[in-house]
Amino acid sequence: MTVTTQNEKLVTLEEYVIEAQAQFPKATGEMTQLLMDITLGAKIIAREINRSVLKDINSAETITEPHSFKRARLEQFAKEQMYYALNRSNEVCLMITDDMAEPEMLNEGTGKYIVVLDPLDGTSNIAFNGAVATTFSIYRRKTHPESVIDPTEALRSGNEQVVGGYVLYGSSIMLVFTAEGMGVSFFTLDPAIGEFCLSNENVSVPEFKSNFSINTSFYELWSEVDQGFFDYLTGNDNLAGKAYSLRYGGSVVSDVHRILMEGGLFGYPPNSLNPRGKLHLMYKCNPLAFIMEKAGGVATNGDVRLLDIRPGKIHYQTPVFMGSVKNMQEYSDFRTNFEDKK
Ligand code: P6P
Repeated sequence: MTVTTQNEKLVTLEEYVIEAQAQFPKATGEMTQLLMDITLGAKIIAREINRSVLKDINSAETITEPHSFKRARLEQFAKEQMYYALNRSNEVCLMITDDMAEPEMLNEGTGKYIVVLDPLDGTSNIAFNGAVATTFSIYRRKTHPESVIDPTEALRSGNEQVVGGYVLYGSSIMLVFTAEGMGVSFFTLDPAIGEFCLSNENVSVPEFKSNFSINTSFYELWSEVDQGFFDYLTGNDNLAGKAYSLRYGGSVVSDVHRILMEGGLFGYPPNSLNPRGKLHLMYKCNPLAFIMEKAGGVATNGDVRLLDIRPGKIHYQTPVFMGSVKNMQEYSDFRTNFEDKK
């Protein structure tokens, strides 16, 4: 009797990275273990976010704790889980997160890898069950792994990332990452088995979509060229011949993930409140830029590739524009023509 199983072959993250390890000489066993440790931290964070939401849903009062306290509690919890995860590997010598004044040494400053991460971005969305995310970049240190790391070694351009990724805690829990020599792969957490399972590989961003994701409430604070570009996008003299759709969720990872899936342009232009831009290069923009470029997209600060920028400090902020190659070319052409007409 032939038994046919309904289950398509599930490929877990561990199976996927072990197979990739065999193909890519630079993908070491320690790297695989580090990625598994990070994703374990993410699973624990996902459980806490879910508990936090359920507590509100099931609570007698409307809000069991003030939103600001919940945000702070979840952010601290997420940072602790990532700290434990990175310490477990014994291969991480330096950790940088969004709330650290200075890089933190792990493993007494010895180990092969430097990890830069935002343990939980977009927590202002928690109040209405919006998407939040963990972003991470892994760098291989240049100095001997048994020597004590000099924290300034962490100031690297995004070009030097060995792995860049994020975990998006949305309607499903999704891990997206890329690594040197690899494409972009999506893994969705199957809660029934507690594993991230391959859902998309070698993802490529569509060449064009008449979509943009920009917080237009800052319009009056933008430069003339960015105001002009917004007017152009919402007019009909653009690539689509009609006003583009605006989609902005206030969570950079969720907004960029949508662009990665359906195409378009994400932007956080500089404004008079944030003249150097708001988003942080090392732990928000670089993992996303690495993924966007590996998927065939483009990521700049309006002038140069984000991945080429060498930050002078760990909390370096930057203007951000990233997305489909034709949408980004449209922005670049607009800026060039705008300057020429002046
Ligand atoms: P604004 C979330 O706090 C965040 O860091 C990013 O995820 C998001 O893109 C940005 O800030 C939103 O900023 O000024 O549009 O509210």
